[in-house]
Amino acid sequence: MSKVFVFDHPLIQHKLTYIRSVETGTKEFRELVDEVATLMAFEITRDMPLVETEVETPVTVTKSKVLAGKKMGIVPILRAGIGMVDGILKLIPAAKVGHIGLYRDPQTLQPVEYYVKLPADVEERDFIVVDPMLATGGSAIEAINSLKKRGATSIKFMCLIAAPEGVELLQQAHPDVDVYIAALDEKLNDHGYIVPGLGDAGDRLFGTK
Ligand code: U5P
Repeated sequence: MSKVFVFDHPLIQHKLTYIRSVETGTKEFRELVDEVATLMAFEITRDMPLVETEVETPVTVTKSKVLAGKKMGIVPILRAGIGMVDGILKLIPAAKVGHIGLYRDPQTLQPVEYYVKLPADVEERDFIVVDPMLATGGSAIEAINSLKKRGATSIKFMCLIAAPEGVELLQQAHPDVDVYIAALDEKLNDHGYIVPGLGDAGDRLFGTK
């Protein structure tokens, strides 16, 4: 079974409170999501492999470590996932970015795939799939299906807020995919929204309704 990590660092909790607030406008919402994505990227990269190298300081030559250069891929689920990409790229600038477009059918709440564009070397990359919200879990499960179908073998899922229902379904569907969240909320409402949540992440990021 996959693991669930809750990144409840004080800075993340603080920023998340303002992200949730209905008083927060588009500009500030976008900036806060970007900042939290950077902080989460710092935590999620904790297990990145290192190799030893030699470095000459002004004082002496010493052994020190650098990243082993494992290839990374970030895959936002369109459209809300886009809001987290730049924040992650600040820490992992060499990562390639794939896109998976899914929309949720308002009647069935089922995700429908309409766009997929991934880096060519899918098999060699460690992927982080991102979406601010893990609600029913349908979108995340479908996006990860898409990635696996195209050869991905190493995948993590990262979101800001998750509902327990979504976490459970995602773990069942993809027991090899660890889940990284900033907050685990109470439940889903009848419209598939997370309660208390933050509303519609895409609309709040892009100022649409
Ligand atoms: N979503 C929200 N807010 C919610 C619940 C869902 O914005 O409270 C959107 C997210 O943008 C995400 C998708 O892309 O719905 C996830 O839904 P699901 O497939 O996990 O149900």
